[in-house]
Amino acid sequence: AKAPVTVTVTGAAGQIGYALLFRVASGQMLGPDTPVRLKLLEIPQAVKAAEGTAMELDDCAFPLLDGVDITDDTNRAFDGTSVALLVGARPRAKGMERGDLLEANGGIFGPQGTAINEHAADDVRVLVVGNPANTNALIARSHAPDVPPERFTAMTRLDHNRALSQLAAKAGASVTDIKKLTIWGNHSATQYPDIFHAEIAGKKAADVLGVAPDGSGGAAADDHQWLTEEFIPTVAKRGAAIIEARGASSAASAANAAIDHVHDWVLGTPEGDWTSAGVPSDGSYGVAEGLISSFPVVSRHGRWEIVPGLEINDFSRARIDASVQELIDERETVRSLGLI
Ligand code: NAX
Repeated sequence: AKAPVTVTVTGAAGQIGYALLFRVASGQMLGPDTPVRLKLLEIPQAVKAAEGTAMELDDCAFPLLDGVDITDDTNRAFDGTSVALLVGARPRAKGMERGDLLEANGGIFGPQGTAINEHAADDVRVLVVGNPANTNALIARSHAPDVPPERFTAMTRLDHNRALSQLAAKAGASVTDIKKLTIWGNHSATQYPDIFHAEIAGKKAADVLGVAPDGSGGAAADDHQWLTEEFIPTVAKRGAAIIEARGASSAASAANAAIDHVHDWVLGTPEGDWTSAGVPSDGSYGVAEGLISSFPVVSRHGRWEIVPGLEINDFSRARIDASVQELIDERETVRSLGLI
């Protein structure tokens, strides 16, 4: 039998944690042959609730679950960890400025980066879910100089999956018919879901939907309007729509996306398709080097690779640039606060 893999989940007593832990423990993240040992990190007030979740994990009698350790000690939480799911974050309170939010999260993700640097396993992979995810990942990475930078990623897979589902519904297709969709930029309202390289059942999505290939309005004004006024904002504002409807933010779908992200990172993406993830920019597509920005990616041999050589039309260029500018601004803010 394989040796157990240590998986750390922060914010384990939160709503995403509750939707995530059972799926990790059942083998859906690392596959049906890999036992997992869970380490749950919470703040002291929430340790008891995490213990309750651990009791339920016991009660599932998952064959792959090798043990659960609950702690409020950051160093202990990352000891020997190979997969770190950083879910717990400081939410934006009423009246909080963006700088305050980044600073509060710097107080969480900086020390977690340090603990990962000092205590995690050599093969550690980090997925930041807690918002603002891209910049929190940047902060954690900057505190972990001994970990290869590409091991720090931010989650845009939920945005990717939302876009798949919206596009499938519009085209009357199945989600499995859709390939090569991309989320670019920040996991925020400026993110850009790009259909211009996407395929629906082997045909170019733009052709199927009657959108001009250069993104210009042109003759099919209605279809252009669908792109700019329905598809892009629906994907980008889906989180707010879920809060409005459910009275709570996305949890099961966010957990599902985290499972997908790590599953594909470790086990590979399918041939002939790609996915989206926030990964450190190597300067590709004009995205400033070092930013953790969402790109089209494949995973080969356990590493994310940015899909090279795509042509970017003017419509896409402007939207990618706007979202990347927001990431640059966030980086400037955390730099000026001394957080990176
Ligand atoms: P909850 O408020 O239900 O849970 C967060 C948990 O984190 C709480 O139990 C809290 O005690 C814990 N926590 C806070 N500070 C901590 C620390 N320093 N160390 C360990 N644990 C800590 O939030 P939930 O709905 O689970 O969402 C978690 C995060 O995911 C939020 O930041 C949220 O904005 C973000 N999301 C990110 C998404 C993405 O696509 N990247 C989508 C879903 C979600 O909005």
